Amino acid sequence: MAAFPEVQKIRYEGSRAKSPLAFQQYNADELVEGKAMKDHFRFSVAYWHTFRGAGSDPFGPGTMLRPWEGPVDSVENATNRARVAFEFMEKLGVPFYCFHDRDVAPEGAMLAETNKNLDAVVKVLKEEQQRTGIKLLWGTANLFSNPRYMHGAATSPNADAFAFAAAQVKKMLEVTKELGGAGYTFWGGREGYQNLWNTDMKREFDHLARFMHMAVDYAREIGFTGQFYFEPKPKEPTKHQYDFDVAACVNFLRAYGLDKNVKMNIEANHATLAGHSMQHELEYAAMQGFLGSVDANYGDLMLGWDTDQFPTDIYLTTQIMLVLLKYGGFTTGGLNFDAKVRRESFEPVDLFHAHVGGMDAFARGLKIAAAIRADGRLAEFLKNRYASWDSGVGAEIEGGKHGFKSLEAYMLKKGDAAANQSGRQEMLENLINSLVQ
Ligand code: XLS
Ligand code: CA
Ligand code: CA
Repeated sequence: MAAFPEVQKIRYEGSRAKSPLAFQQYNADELVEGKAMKDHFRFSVAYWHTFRGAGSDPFGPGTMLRPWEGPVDSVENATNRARVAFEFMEKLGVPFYCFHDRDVAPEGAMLAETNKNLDAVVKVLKEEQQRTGIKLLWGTANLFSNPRYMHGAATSPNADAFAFAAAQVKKMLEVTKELGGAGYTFWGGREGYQNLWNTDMKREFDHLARFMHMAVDYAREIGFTGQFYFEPKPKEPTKHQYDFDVAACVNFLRAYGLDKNVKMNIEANHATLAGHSMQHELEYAAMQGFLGSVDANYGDLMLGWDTDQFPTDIYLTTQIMLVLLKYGGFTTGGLNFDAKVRRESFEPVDLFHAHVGGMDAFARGLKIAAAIRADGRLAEFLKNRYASWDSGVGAEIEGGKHGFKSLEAYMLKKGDAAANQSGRQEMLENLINSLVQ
């Protein structure tokens, strides 16, 4: 029986569409800068929020109405849920999904039973992938929910927690390969610390690196060729997360020789928590050659925690798409809606409203970003702002022709620096606004 009988396949109806369950902007095959929208975005549904999110918060239990969920978390129930998930994704028209091992199948009493449960559900996921053509964008392992990971997984002071996590990631790499996944993501979970009185930070960093090297080695051994990603998050659950932001992660990957094998998976809400804009995080990763994948969501600026809302801010999506267009877009990565409906939006149909809104917001952002690029004035301003580097002393410095002594001689002769020019921030903001339509 269908879980969403009242929802038909979501179609593009254009900006005059009156139905709230139609795309007004996202037209999968429409070309923007010569590439179909669906290939620009490579949209993905996050299994954990959309199919496991119950809507609980620190003040009360879950609120979500999910008629397909049985009373116990059995393999049978998980199998049924997997079929519901594919009905949802098929009606939505997304090409990808992502999941943690523990999202799709229940944990058993012992590791062997847990793996058996996972295998049973993976069989169904594979069937559903074949039936629908929907693919796995990346797999990952939940190394944070079980109390054995209370002190972290790869960075735990308990070597057995590390070993259990290794067994879990080994299994998830096999599963990701079996399902043809395009990538595998590491998110720190509890890899960080609350205080340095009880923490050997250097040792924990070394262990984290060893863990990631083991993953890369095992992937090679079994012929998994997907891309590895590292996902930054500055806080929650620990006070000091080791994967604070893109810059911290890139430094870690380089320091431990992982930079050839691991790129970044960047989440908008985590950028906010780190005190950065998403555009900053993306630009930083891309300029260093680490742009991998994106967790598309939005964090409420008036709240200091990870609200994981669906992205509806056109300026945010425009900025994301501008960076992606600038650097040639995704290869293995995509836009994964790591977002959850609000606790008060408890009906199944709200899941559709949320994703349709997010996809439309990105489609609009893409069109605006393309318009900004076609207009050319922003790029021209930027180029002109750096014109002093295109000839004369600037070009000579860039060309390695100067040192401090020759620059002192240059300035002693000239007497003072040339006059500065206005940054024209307000003019540029007005220009962007004139192109947002
Ligand atoms: C949690 C993270 C998590 C990762 C995958 O805050 O965003 O969902 O994306 O483990
Ligand atoms: Ca995420
Ligand atoms: Ca988040």
